[in-house]
Amino acid sequence: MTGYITKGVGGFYYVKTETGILECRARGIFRKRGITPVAGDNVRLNEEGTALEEILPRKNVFVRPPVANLDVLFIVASTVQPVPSTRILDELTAVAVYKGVQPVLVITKSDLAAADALVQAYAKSTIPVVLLHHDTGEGLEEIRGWIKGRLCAFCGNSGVGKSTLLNALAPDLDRQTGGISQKLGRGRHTTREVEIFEICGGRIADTPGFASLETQKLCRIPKEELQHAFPEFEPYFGQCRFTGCSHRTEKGCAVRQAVAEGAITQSRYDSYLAMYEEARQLKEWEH
Ligand SMILES: Nc1nc2c(ncn2[C@@H]2O[C@H](COP(=O)(O)OP(=O)(O)OP(=O)(O)O)[C@@H](O)[C@H]2O)c(=O)[nH]1
Ligand SMILES: [Mg+2]
Ligand SMILES: [Zn+2]
Repeated sequence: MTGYITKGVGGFYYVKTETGILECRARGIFRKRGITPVAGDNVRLNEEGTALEEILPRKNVFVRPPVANLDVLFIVASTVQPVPSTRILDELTAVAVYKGVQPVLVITKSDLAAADALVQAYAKSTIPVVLLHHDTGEGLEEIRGWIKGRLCAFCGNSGVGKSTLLNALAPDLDRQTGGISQKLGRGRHTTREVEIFEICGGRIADTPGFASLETQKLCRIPKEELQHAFPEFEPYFGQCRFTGCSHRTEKGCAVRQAVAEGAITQSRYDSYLAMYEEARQLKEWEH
């Protein structure tokens, strides 16, 4: 019997099979091998349907949020409460691209503050941006289009409105949502675990949000690979004066030229430089 994990909590895994959702335990072998089953994993069960026997090969796996086999990662950002950080958003989009997953930026709370700056920051990135309108529901159809036939996940800071969005897409789910701490302007970590739902002809994972100022490592992208995680750099590869150009300080760099001309957005390029520096230091430190 096979199925996929919809949720893991307290040592139990909930597996959606042809006959419904079964509650299973993982065999000790996974722990011994250091493999953690996560939501989205395709699994084979024992005959009784009580234990995970095997995790089938993964297309991709994310540590944060812990989920596997994604087709689309919705990176949710609110205009305010909490205020967005392009650095964290760029890191999330880069990790998605690096893992072969389609990133889609979703902007919420455009009713509370102007979304222009955020929209502008990604206008030249080639990353699809969906602007949601809380009151009219504008943007929801576009999200539904992405979900259809795919396995998707929401990610983003606590309080940006991931569960609210899920409720707007599928009111029957009645997901718990939380207020914003007025003092801190942050979310309250309302969603506690990853859970996958079948809606809109596809599957979507609601996930716990990050803390506002957390700068945890989501994934280490090797510095040489980093340029490929910024899709708008692509047209300039091969045009730099030096082969193996890192697009930082080299003379005759076509990427830097594009930044100077405004064809690549400065904040995206700054994120590249910061991530490159981190990747470089990690390497040196590890050796
Ligand atoms: N005004 C306004 N409020 C919104 C919007 N989207 C979400 N909210 C509010 O923002 C608060 C947090 O929303 P949640 O959906 O719980 O946020 P979340 O991203 O699921 O947060 P975690 O589960 O903690 O990660 C709630 O009070 C929502 O009602 C929006 O577009 N406009
Ligand atoms: Mg939530
Ligand atoms: Zn260059």
